[in-house]
Amino acid sequence: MTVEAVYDFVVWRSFPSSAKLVSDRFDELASWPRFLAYGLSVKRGAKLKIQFYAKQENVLGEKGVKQASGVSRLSVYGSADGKTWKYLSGIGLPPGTFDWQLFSGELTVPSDVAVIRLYLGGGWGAPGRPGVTWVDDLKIYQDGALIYSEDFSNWNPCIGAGLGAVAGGAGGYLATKKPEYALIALPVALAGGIIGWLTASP
Ligand SMILES: [Ca+2]
Repeated sequence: MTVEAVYDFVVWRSFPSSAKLVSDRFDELASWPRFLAYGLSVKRGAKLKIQFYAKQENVLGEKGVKQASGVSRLSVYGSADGKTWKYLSGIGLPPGTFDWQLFSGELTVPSDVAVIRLYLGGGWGAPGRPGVTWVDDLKIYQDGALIYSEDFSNWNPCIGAGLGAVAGGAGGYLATKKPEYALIALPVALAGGIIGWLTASP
């Protein structure tokens, strides 16, 4: 059983990572562990446009039934005070498999809403054939002006590789005084990158 949300450092639209939601269950979708745009201030009556890119593999419909409404989705909630939230709108993805595509939705901010937050859920596949939804480059426009963007960037592997390279190179050189031993920076950088990858959590 796999139901998880992680950063993906191989499949993305913008470097170095994207959000990846995986589920091999008919009855459960993976959700991003934190709300996006949490508590973002919006203007009453303003037009919000929310857009993002998504890519998908083997996603079935709800309860395993293919349906046009989609189950991988971005949901928008609004609140007057940041305490009580109500569902405002959602952008559902079609089931199935497709490459990166732009999805967008619009809504008008109700008069009793001052802040919003977004919920991201995806996956919903079958045992042995997990459904995977990738999301990247999320943007929110208010009356045409960009007010929020989320690129799902996690720099852990890059930082690990950089630290590993410096430590490995300096260590190799200092221990031997031979410049060629500084090449140990390469495997150590790789190890640092892998550690960074494994420890990157949303
Ligand atoms: Ca990205």
